[in-house]
Amino acid sequence: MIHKIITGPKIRGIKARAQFAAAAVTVLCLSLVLTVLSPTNLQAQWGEGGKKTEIKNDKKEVPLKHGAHRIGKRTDPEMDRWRDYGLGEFIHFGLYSILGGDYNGMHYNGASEWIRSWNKLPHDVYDNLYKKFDPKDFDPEAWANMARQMGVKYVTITTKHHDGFCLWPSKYSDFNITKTPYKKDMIGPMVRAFDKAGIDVYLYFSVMDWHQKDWRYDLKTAADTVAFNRFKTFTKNQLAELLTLYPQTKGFWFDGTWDNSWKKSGAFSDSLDQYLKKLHPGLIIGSRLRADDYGNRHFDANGHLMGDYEQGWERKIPKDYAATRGNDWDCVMTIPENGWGYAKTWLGHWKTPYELIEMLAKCVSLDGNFVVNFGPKGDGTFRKKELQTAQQIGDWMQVNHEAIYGAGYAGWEKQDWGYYTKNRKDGKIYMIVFNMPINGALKVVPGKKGHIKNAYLLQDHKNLKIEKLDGNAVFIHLEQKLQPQPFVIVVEATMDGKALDTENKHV
Ligand code: H79
Repeated sequence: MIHKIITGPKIRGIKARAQFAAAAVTVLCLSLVLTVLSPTNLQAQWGEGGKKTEIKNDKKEVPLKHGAHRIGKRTDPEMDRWRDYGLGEFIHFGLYSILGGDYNGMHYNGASEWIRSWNKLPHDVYDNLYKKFDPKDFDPEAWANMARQMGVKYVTITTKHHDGFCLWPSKYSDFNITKTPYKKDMIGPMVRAFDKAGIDVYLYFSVMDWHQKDWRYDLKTAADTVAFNRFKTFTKNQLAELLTLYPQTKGFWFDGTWDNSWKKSGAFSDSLDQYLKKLHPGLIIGSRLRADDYGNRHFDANGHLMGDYEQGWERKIPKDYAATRGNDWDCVMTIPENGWGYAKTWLGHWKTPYELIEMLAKCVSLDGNFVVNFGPKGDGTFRKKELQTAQQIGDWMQVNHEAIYGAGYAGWEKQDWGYYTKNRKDGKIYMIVFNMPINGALKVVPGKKGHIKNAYLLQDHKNLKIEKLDGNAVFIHLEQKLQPQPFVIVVEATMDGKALDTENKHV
């Protein structure tokens, strides 16, 4: 069409030529605009300070059959709800919880849920642990109460870890909880208890399954492909089974998808994603499930996120907003250095509640959710240290949750005292303070058009003294001595630039 307008009409006379030139310019401008605006050529760049600039990228996109389904964030109510959680809980529970990282008087230095891969522990010893699996003191209501007190909005529970042991009565695998002395389903009671407590439930599911004979790390022979095809059907069946048994499920947290066999199964993982979402509209699936046509994970060959949120932040937090690429994301974190399942001995450093709260604040300030992991003991109860950690996080959340729930990236230049968050609905800005400067004053530099009107402590709603600095920067003074713990200041600001104070400007 564009081509035809330019070359088609026969040009006679100056007027016609002028008309043609005008048309050509219009078309050229139009096509330029289209080229610049097309998703192929548009790339957003996020910089510190929240500025999103769109830059032209002349690189052509690679055609993909199984790339990202969408560019940009999901905007439906289910995803809005996910985005507003702020704080979540992860629970790792399974056969490994019985051993707690120890075997035969020896201690496994890796993560306790990986103990089956330790050469000191014979596989058949591990695989027979199900005969001892009897979490007699498991109390789903107590688990849900603990989560509610802690202030978490969602929980992710292990239905099946890499060892293949199913905590629900799966009809597709005998290696399941009904064969244990405990006999009963654990997932159903958990799902119902958490749901009743107002906590959304997500199911952790390891695709990699050490117990299934058809599992392959790579597909090197035709026989591998045949076996792995059976494995794919098995996986699909188990997932559909979980959604059918537990319709309250809000999403899956997939894991164990890093091997070549799965990376070569991009078409299948794509169809699986679509199948599960059709079965359960609104379902949320992170970027760990799929691979693209070329085996890329998380981000497809064109750099677009495959999944509803970026799921690559395991035990690490993006260093700044640019590192999040403007995507939704979650960070899952252990309390000890590493290790998700119960470990009798917590070697090395274990994070204090305030360290975890600081990580939470940082995640929310960068538009992510923060998920703290717990590894209950084989009897179904939590170790004291974990209970205390949950309690202390909960005590802090009780007072300060406003700065966490429904909050995200504020776009103001980060200061060394801590983190800004911003309520997505009313635009209120929160300062979560971890490092109190010696001068007792906190510097705030709002965005270019910002003007600080008022600031008060969230814990007692007492107004704080504001001292104007150059431009629109201010010092917020803390005249009272606060307990040595993180605290929140609520900032009321106008962002239209009208109230900008110019008196202090030194030109
Ligand atoms: O469930 C918890 C962990 O057990 C699981 N994910 C969290 C939530 C996990 N285990 N390992 N990993 C995540 C990271 C993967 C590490 C790998 Fe490797 C490095 C996979 C491939 C290279 C270690 C070495 C495992 C296989 C080879």
